Amino acid sequence: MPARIISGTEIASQIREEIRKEVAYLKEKYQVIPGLVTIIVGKNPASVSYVTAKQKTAHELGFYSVQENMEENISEEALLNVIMKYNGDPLVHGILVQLPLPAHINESKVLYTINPEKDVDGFHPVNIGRLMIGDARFYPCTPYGIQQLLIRSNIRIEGAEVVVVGRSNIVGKPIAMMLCQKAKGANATVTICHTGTKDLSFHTRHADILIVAAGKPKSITADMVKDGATVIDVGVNRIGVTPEGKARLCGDVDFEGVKEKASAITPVPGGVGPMTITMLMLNTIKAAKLTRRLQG
Ligand code: L34
Repeated sequence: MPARIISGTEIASQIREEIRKEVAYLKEKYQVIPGLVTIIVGKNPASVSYVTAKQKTAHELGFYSVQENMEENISEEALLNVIMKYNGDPLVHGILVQLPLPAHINESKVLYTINPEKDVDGFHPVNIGRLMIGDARFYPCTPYGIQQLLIRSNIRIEGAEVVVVGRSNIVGKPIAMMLCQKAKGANATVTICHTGTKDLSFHTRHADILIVAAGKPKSITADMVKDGATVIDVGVNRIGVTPEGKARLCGDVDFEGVKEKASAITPVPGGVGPMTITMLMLNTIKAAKLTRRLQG
């Protein structure tokens, strides 16, 4: 039987409804409007598309949102100054610098400059450290979205064999760390595979939940997947253009083959991507409460 399709678009829109209520509550009870600034350096088409979607969503949800477009050749110092300006802006609760950054800018320095209380990406070392010890403040948006997709699709995480393919700081490492915590919606046995893994399919074939963030189109094929597994495809690869002139996208998983073997699978587009954007909104609300020292 072909797999159930886990629709990130649908689950994201449910969560957005919840967010709308929260925004109305914050406004009515505390006169607080969640504020988000997204900073982009250069014009990488994928980054432009993601940041535009983030701004559009923030706007639709009634946030105060600001978009900073910086030139590709902006100096590191000038970028740090922009971040520090927003660190001190009381209307802005969340600051996001879209990655990747141009090679002349030190990414760590940039991420370390963001006030950890406004770090809605959850990439500051303080927030990564807190995540690791089970006292998270902000979950990085993509991992947070993946966990919500699983929970809201009634996929049992507790006790599951989870295999993560990819060890990036944005996805692989944080999702592995989240799902192995002794907590609800976690408590899984987690294996992290990467480019140094000797026998990848040996590991992937044991996964009850296979999370693929490898950045390689269609690198996971049906023979690498256990019967009845849940497969989460984090890859967004641009593999050409459609006749309408839009980017043609494919995931890291060979969807057509794998859907015949898995019991549940996320599509690309419409899977993890929309969840990433939605979780950013949830983190911004959390940041608004945190910086205003509100309960809940
Ligand atoms: N700082 N940099 C920072 N934070 C992030 O959370 C990200 N990421 C990743 C890249 N750099 C970042 C994103 O926002 C990846 N990412 C992201 C966000 C949204 C989507 C994909 C990746 C998304 O919406 N994908 C749509 C298709 C969009 C399209 O047509 O291009 C989907 O349905 O998968």
